[in-house]
Amino acid sequence: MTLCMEEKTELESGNFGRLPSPSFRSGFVAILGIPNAGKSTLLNRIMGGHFAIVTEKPQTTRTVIRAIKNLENAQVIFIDTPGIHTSRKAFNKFLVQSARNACREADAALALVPARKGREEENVSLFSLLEEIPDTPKIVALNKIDRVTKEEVQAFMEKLGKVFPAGKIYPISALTGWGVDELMNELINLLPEGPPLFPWEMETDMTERFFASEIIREKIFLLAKEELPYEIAVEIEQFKEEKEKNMLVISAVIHVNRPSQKRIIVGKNGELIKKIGMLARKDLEAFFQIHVYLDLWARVSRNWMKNPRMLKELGIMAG
Ligand SMILES: Nc1nc2c(ncn2[C@@H]2O[C@H](COP(=O)(O)OP(=O)(O)OP(=O)(O)O)[C@@H](O)[C@H]2O)c(=O)[nH]1
Ligand SMILES: [Mg+2]
Repeated sequence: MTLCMEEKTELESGNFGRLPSPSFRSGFVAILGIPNAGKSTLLNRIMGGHFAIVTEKPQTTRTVIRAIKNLENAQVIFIDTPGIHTSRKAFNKFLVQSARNACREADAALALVPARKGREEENVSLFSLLEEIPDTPKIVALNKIDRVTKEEVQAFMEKLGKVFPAGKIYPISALTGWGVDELMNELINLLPEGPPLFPWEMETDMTERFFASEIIREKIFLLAKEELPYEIAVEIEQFKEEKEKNMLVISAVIHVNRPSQKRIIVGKNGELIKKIGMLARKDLEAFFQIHVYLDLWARVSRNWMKNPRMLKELGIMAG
């Protein structure tokens, strides 16, 4: 994966590597949907890499994640967003607000609806968000069709057709990749003609620190039980490459709301935090392709979820 490095020389000098054809298209596509719809899975599938963390739990994604797909005829900047839902909690409202901001800034919107029987009404908040952007071209994709029958897909499509009479609906499986190429071609057609907006070799403009914190957060989702993953935040305090040792030194803090949560995250004799650290280090090394020394701490930061400084630093609240 090629990250945005500090010096944006190519971007600044306008060197995009090759001259695009006059019919070249470029722009931002927001991937929107309720929690657990498969938005991040789709982003990873399209990009062919692990850009966004995916878990079985809803509300995994907390910030918008931008990834750039470079093709012969187009450059598509995908924006993965937190799931859209109705919640009174201020923290959740920030998440939904960041999805709302993303869709306002996008050139096109992709609404992802999971094929989940009897839960269709959950998509109401998604459809009302789409109504807020009447002039943005949109596509609806029915995801997770691998786990329902053909007849059920048909029934879902008919139902969606009633909510979305204007547009074609694309049945897909983000997990297996079924239907994703066709969807991709349609998305490109929605974008305006224009030159690439980012240099060719760049696949994201998110920072290395961001990916490091997400990799650690993913392990907490994997290893900590029930609600705890929702109560934590991972902050990277140090991210330093020690060239002479050929090593990346990362120091990260797991913020929790209460001392009891700290005890759980640390675990008996520090077992849980050690396990989180071990798994995270392995993935960090694979991701950054360098040895990693990971220093992981748990800290009680009461009400971090209501602390604007923290929320801005974590990219959850617009700053
Ligand atoms: N069977 C099946 N499972 C899928 C598909 N797409 C995603 N999933 C699963 O659905 C779960 C949620 O996927 P995510 O990609 O994290 O969903 P999301 O929309 O990003 O969720 P939030 O970030 O919480 O809003 C994971 O367990 C995925 O493996 C699919 O096409 N088929
Ligand atoms: Mg997600």
